[in-house]
Parts: sequence; C-alpha cells; structure tokens
Amino acid sequence: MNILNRFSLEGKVALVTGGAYGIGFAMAEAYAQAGAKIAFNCRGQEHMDQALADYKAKGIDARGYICDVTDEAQVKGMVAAIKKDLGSIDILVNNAGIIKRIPMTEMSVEEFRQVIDIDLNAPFIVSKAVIPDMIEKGHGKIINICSMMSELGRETVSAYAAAKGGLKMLTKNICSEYGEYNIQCNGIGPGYIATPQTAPLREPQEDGSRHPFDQFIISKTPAARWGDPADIMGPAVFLASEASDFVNGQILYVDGGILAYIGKQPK
Ligand code: NAP
Ligand code: GCO
Repeated sequence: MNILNRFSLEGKVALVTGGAYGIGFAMAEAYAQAGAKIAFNCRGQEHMDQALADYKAKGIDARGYICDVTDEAQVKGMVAAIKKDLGSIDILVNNAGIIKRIPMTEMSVEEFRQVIDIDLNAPFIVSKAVIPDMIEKGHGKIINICSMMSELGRETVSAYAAAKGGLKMLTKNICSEYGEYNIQCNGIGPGYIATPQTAPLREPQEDGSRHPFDQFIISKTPAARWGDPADIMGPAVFLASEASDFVNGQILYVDGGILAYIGKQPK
C-alpha cells in the first residue's frame, strides 16, 4: 500500500468535541479534507449557527449537536444520534475545554471543579460512551487535547494544569486498558495557539504596545511566534489515521519547541 493512503480517513466518522471554532474547528476541517464525516458539538445555539455557517463556507457538510460534554445523559444521546445520522464513531477528539486564570488562593472550589469537570471528567464521559462501539468494530482512535500545562505549571492556572496533567494520564490509561482492542489513545499538547481561549493574553496594551504575556510567549518559543490552529491539523490527521496504528499512549507536543527550550540567556 502507498504510504499516503495510510493517512486517508475516507469513510471514517469523526466526533470533535467543542469543534465550533478554534483548534477543534481546524482539526475537523483537516479530517474532512482527509475524507472523514464530521460531527461536532458545542453548548449554545448561537455558536452552533455560526459554526454551521463556517463549515458550509469551507464546503464541509458537518453535523452539529448541542451537547454539554459534562452531562453524561446528553453525551449518550449525542453519541446515539451520531450513530444513527453518520454511523458509529471511529475517531473521537476530546477537544472541548475551558481555562480560568485566577490565583489559587482566590479561586473558589466551584471554579476549580468546573474546570476539572470540563477538561478532565468530560473526556472520561465521552470516551466511555464511544469505546464499546470501537471494541465491536475492532478499531478506534481517541485523541485528547492536552496542553503545555500537562507538563508545566504557571501562576493562576492551577485547575487547568491539574486537569490537563490528569488528561495526560487518562490518555495513557485508555491506551493501557483498550490497546488490545486495536484502540489507540494519544494526546496532542498544543503550545500557545492564537484562539479565543488565549485572546486575553494577546490583547494590545492601551499605548498600542504588545501584551507582556504575548512578548513572553514569543521569547519562550524557539519558533518565535504563536501557533495557529492550522499547525495542529497535520498531527491531528496522523494520530487519527492508520499511519499511527502502533503509536499508543503518547502525547505529541505541537509547541514550536517550547518544551525543549531552557529560555533565552539574559543579555
Ligand atoms: P476555544 O477557542 O475556547 O474553544 C473551546 C471549544 O470548546 C468551544 O467550541 C466551546 O464551545 C467548547 N466547549 C467548552 N466547554 C464545553 C462544554 N462543557 N461542552 C461542550 N463544548 C464545550 O479553545 P481552543 O483554544 O480552541 O482550545 C481547544 C482545546 O485545546 C481546549 O481543550 C484547550 O484547553 C486546548 N488547548 C488550547 C491551547 C491554546 O493555546 N489555545 C493550547 C493548548 C491546549 P461553546 O463555548 O460554544 O460550548
Ligand atoms: C495560559 C494558556 C494556556 C494555553 C495552553 C498552553 O493561560 O497559560 O491559556 O494554558 O491555552 O493550554 O498549552
């Protein structure tokens, strides 16, 4: 077989959670280009309407489902609806996520729990809902969207780092538990990517100068730029395709080199 055929997703059914915009939308676009049928979800009708228009503008016939990934009953309903509408899910991307940037001693328990619920508990809920059909089919791909914070900490993101660190270990455990059924569960750890989630960190200052965090990230990244959602497209196709069938339990960091870099020496 030609190696390029092993990257094809022709006829596969892919669910990208939180695929209305940002990184999720870019991954879904990549999957559609590789031949997959696309399902995505988000929580509100306004984002859904905009997303459906955005997919249509790209020539992609995506199916959108209003579903909160923290609600197991809603998730089960969505997975059943996708099976009826498109066929059972071959590729799941646990992408939906939030961040709260609050110093730990000022963060309420409710705020901490909400981040853990969306960023860690939901990937458990959605994976649990799709694995039985993957076992029955004899194959499946689960991709968990991790983070630099699966490896590193920083001020104000205790809940997010705890969740993304946990998601890295959930990834390894799904691999351990279901690898024998030809299910591969890997993670993608994006670096700092320009999306609505990171927009507050890039907002120009009142005097027009760059946000200090924006400058900080450029200096911490050997590629010397923010990532774009398009940077995640190739790795996402690789991990969803047969080309990665013997890759399991890994986190592929797509970070322009951040994790490899000790940082610039002071002048
Ligand atoms: P984003 O632009 O904020 O998009 C997040 C998506 O998740 C939206 O579609 C949102 O839709 C959905 N979502 C949030 N909570 C949900 C819930 N409970 N149920 C269903 N959908 C929900 O984020 P992004 O930057 O593209 O990030 C995508 C993923 O990559 C996240 O897991 C994030 O933590 C991770 N990540 C991002 C970066 C980065 O630099 N941007 C880096 C590393 C990792 P609604 O709000 O309409 O429901
Ligand atoms: C932050 C950022 C993140 C990134 C990303 C890094 O405040 O530090 O929002 O944590 O979104 O997850 O990989």
